Amino acid sequence: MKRIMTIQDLSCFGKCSLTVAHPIMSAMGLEVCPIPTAILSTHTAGFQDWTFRDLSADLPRIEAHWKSQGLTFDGISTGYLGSGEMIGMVADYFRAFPEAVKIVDPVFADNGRLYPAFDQAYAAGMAGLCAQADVIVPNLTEAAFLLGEEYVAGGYDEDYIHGLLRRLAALGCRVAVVTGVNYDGVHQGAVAYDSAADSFTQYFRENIDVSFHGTGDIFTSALAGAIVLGKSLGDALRVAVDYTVDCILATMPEKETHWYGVKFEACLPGLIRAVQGDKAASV
Ligand code: PXL
Repeated sequence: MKRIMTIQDLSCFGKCSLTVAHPIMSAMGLEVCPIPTAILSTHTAGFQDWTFRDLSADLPRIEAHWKSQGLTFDGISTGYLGSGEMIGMVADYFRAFPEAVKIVDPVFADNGRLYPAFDQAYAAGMAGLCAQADVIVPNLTEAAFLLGEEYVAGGYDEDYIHGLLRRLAALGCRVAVVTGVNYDGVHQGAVAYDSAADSFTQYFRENIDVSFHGTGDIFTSALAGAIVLGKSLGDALRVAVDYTVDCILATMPEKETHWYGVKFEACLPGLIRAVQGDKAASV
């Protein structure tokens, strides 16, 4: 069984970060070891007055204990971290577990804007962590902030996205994946660049003109799970995009009341079938 640690916050209400990463990757058949960086009453996108308890002081202690026990990991995936100091602690994990495939979702901005808790300095710190990752998974807003470029909301073409991916990989990671790409108004998907192979891969589905919180975390959880299971980049993109779209479609009937997150639980059987179907095909 492949073993992955996932380092991000625990937002008790709101279906994001650890409350989606853990069940999704468990369902995919991975042994999941969660490291909560903080506990919040809710996520910060759309709620007010949330509680926030910083647990970062425990990060070095957990790392030291795991090392003392000789634990090893096939993967490390990271999401919302909450402070520049935590980024440094996660970089320590990357050094302490060199055997793991490292997947970084920068999680600090969307729709052209930084999330409430973050500033430019955090984006710069995150660019440093991306340099130490194997795979990074920014949305288009985060990609622009990571590169210190202007955010381009739409009207871009394949040359722009491919150039963006090359510049992201040049931060120092092998693979850059950018999400939320929409060239024609009717399709949306993810495009990946593998700098070692100098090749691009993409997977698109129908564009659904709605915004739910947490879909980035769901996408990255499925992608990280698929990569650590050993899927090709193309298969991993397909599994992750299809699962994210399924979750959005399952939530559409309640889109007014369910804005805070998608009904990912209802779609886990389809994700399991997708992962197992691929496995059968490759044997
Ligand atoms: O889904 C990303 C995310 C995770 N965790 C917390 C957040 C957000 C986005 O706003 O606020 C606490």
